[in-house]
Amino acid sequence: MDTNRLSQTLAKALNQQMTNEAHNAQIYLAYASWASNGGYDGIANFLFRHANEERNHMMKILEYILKRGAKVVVSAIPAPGPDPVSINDCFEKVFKSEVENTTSIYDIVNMSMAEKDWATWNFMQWFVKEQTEEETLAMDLLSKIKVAGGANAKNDALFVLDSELGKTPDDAKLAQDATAANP
Ligand code: OFO
Repeated sequence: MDTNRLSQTLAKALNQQMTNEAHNAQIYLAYASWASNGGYDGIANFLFRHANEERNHMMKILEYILKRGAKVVVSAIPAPGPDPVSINDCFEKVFKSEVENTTSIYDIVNMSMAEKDWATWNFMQWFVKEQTEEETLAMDLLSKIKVAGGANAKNDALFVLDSELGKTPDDAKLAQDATAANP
């Protein structure tokens, strides 16, 4: 008896999404190593933690594919691309790759809606919220870097930013958490 509960289209898209998450993990890993080589240990620590988060996302999807009775296909992970040229460039690239990942998550949400596969639709809602958090976090960091001078940020401003980022929580505050008393 065939117990597979995922369509071929969705199984393919979810397998691709596993690779996308692994790709993002490699990006964070590469940028963390680049930051560490440059002496920015706080930023490196932040990026290493995010590399782990992306790996966890990959595992969530892998587990979901298996639990729905479909086949997991582990494929090659594309290289992360060139190192950033500055801290500003690093977080602009992080933001860009998060937005790209959000787009592919939304595509899977659309596909599951078109197929009325509500289990996958429901599973993907966790990722929709996670992407909102990660985009917000990257936007907040870019704003801080902008205040510090953006692409021309001086060493002392970057030093403060680096020490702050080592302690920055991994989750951003979302609009849905705001209240009138606590905007
Ligand atoms: Fe997997 O959360 Fe970012 O990309």
